[in-house]
Amino acid sequence: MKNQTSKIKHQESPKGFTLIEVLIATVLIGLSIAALVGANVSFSMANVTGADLSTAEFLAEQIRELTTMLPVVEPGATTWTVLGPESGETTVALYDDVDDFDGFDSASLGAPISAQRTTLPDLSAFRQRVIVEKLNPLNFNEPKADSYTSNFVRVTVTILQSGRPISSASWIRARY
Ligand SMILES: [Ca+2]
Ligand SMILES: [Ca+2]
Repeated sequence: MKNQTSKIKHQESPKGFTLIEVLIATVLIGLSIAALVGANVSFSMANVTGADLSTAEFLAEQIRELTTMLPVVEPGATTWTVLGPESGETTVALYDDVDDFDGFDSASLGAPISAQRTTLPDLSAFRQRVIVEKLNPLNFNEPKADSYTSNFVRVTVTILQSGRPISSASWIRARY
């Protein structure tokens, strides 16, 4: 009789769910929802920052193109102890060497500039900021003072959107 009862109970159990089954189902549903939410968030974030990052890359590239054909140091200079524009080089149109761009900030022009040195008013929410610094020739990770003797500089362009840095690019130029 006892065996009979347990057999009946055993046969009834498939009609309902055991606690373990419910727990597993709950965890699985929870994981699915978390995955869906996570995918949604990263997608929309990538979507927004992707467009802005493309613009930022474009704007950094404009500075790179603009400075690629310029000598690193003022033509004819005998000493190289101060970076930045020489006296009389009051606007970006007059910059004739790479280090003139040290401290350049497109905010002073109201909009970022193109490789042709014209402003891009449509992109005025963005801003280019440039730093040129001398590097230790034995260790390019080590910036040095302007007065340091080195033939290497690093140009860093930081792109800001609404005042917030969103991207930066840097490259090294040699004075030869
Ligand atoms: Ca110059
Ligand atoms: Ca200069």
